[in-house]
Formats: sequence, structure tokens, C-alpha cells
Amino acid sequence: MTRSFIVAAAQLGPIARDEPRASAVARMIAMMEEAHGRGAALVVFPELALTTFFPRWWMEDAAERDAFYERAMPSPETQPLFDAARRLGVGFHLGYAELTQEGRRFNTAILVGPDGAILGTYRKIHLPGHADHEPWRPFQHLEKRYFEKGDLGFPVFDAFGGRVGMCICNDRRWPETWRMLGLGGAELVVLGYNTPAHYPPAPEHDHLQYFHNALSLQAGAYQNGLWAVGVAKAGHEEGSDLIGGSLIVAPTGEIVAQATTLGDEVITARVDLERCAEIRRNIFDFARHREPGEYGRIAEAPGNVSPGP
Ligand code: CDT
Repeated sequence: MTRSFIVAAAQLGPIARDEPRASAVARMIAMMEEAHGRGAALVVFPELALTTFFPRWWMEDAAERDAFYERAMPSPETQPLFDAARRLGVGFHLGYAELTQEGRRFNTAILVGPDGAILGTYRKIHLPGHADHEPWRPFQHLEKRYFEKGDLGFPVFDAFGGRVGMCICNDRRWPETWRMLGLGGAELVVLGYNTPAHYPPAPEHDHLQYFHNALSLQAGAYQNGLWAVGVAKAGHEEGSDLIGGSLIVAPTGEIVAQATTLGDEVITARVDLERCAEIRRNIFDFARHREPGEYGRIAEAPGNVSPGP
């Protein structure tokens, strides 16, 4: 397979709490068709793309909460996405809430090939927010309650003529995520996000939400010499504003495509995986220039050492 292909970021506008899976799936298939019309080989959808962003609500009723999870992938409701992929010969990345047969809950993403087969699975490792009800907040962010930490590490998959890694939303803010994927040889990292425009614990940073999104993707791409595609679920969703700003970033850290709306929107760019070498054989030639013997603290301590006086 050629190592140069067109990738699409398929940003979703808001999904209402009572919007059925079939509606979200139909919106995604429409964008998959648009992306295919523009020659895309891979379409990237957001985090938790099948429902509204339900961690914003404290739910005591198990049935109410469990309605947001997928017990199978594909399922009768999501099979049309896989059928569309096969019909069009287009792969896709999809985020969803996973409820395993053992009753475990993960914030999960999959990579699906152009034949409709699942090529890889990732389960979100950096779960933001809180586990208890915090009524002072205008909305909750209960990922720490509704999901457990992913148990698959940061795998990379041979796909689309290269090596593809995945992460999910808050993972993108952590340099460790990108470095783990970069060290795994990822040439393209795909991810979805649901990022509220308002961050209740530090509202003084609200105006920086788009900047921090782009900063994280551009730094992750450049510092590891890989392509990055970040895709939002955006817009005014059940009283909460989610940022848009879906991005495709080159290994140089340059933004090559960017969404301009807060609704369903497809952006595309040509991705040449050979361009990773521009960075990896030069400034970030890991084999020549990394000094892992000096980085032990990264893997030792989850929290701060003393911030100093
Ligand atoms: N979905 C997700 O991970 N969102 C977080 C919101 C900020 S932390 C409450 C993010 O990092 O964008």
C-alpha cells in the first residue's frame, strides 16, 4: 500500500441525550461518504461518538447509566458503519463507551480497516475529572467514576501502509502518551475529544481551550515526528459548550487542516508517512539523541516532587 493517503477528520456537532444511536450513526455515515468523495482512505470520528457526553451527569440509576455503553462492537446499531466502510473501502476510527462481558467499563476507541475488520483497540489511560458527585460544578466530569483506566497500554498497529497509534482526549495533553506511541513507531496518531469550553476548577483558563488543544497536538506531532489527527465532538450539547477546532497536524508540527464550525464537518489532508523521517532522522533521531538513562523519574513518581520554595 502507498504510504501517502488522504485522511479525514469527521467532527460531530452536539448529540442530544435522547438522540438514538441510529441518528448518530447516520450522521457519521454521511460524513464518511463525503470523505470518500474527497478521496479519503481513513475517517477519524470523535471520542464517545455514539451518544451525548454522559459523564457530565451524576447518575445513580444503573440502567440509566448503562444505556450509554456498548456491549458489543459491532452491534446491530453500529453495524451500518462497518457496512459503509466496506462498501466505500474506507477505514475509520471510532470512540465509544465499552461495557465488557465481565462488567468492566472503558472509554474505548477502535481502528477499523477498509474491509470493515477491527484492526486495533485502545482503552483510555488518562481519565480526567472526578469520581464523586460535586454539586458545586455547573456540570459533572465523572470519567473517573464511569470508566476504569485502560488496560491495553499504548499499542500501535500496522495499518494504512504504516504504523498507527490511538489515544483519547485527555491523553493528548500528556507528553508521555505521545512518547509511548512515538517509541512504538507510530507514524500517525488518531484521537477524538469532548472538551468543555468551561473548566470549572480553573475558569481563568477557559479562553485557552483551543490553544491548549492545538498546542498539545502540535507538540506531540513535532516532538515525535508523526502525523496527528484530533477530532472534536463540538458545540452546545445539553447545556454545555464543547470546543471544536478539529485538527490535522504534520510531523513538523504545522497545522495542515482545521475545522471552522461547531457542527458536523469534514476536513481532509494528504498524509505522507514518509515525511515522518524529516523529523526522526534529524532533530528527534531517538536512537542518536535520546538519553533514557536520565529519564527514570518519569516512570517512578505519579505526582510532584517538591515544587520548591
Ligand atoms: N473527555 C476528556 O477527556 N475531556 C477533558 C476535559 C478536561 S478535564 C475535566 C480534556 O482533557 O479535554
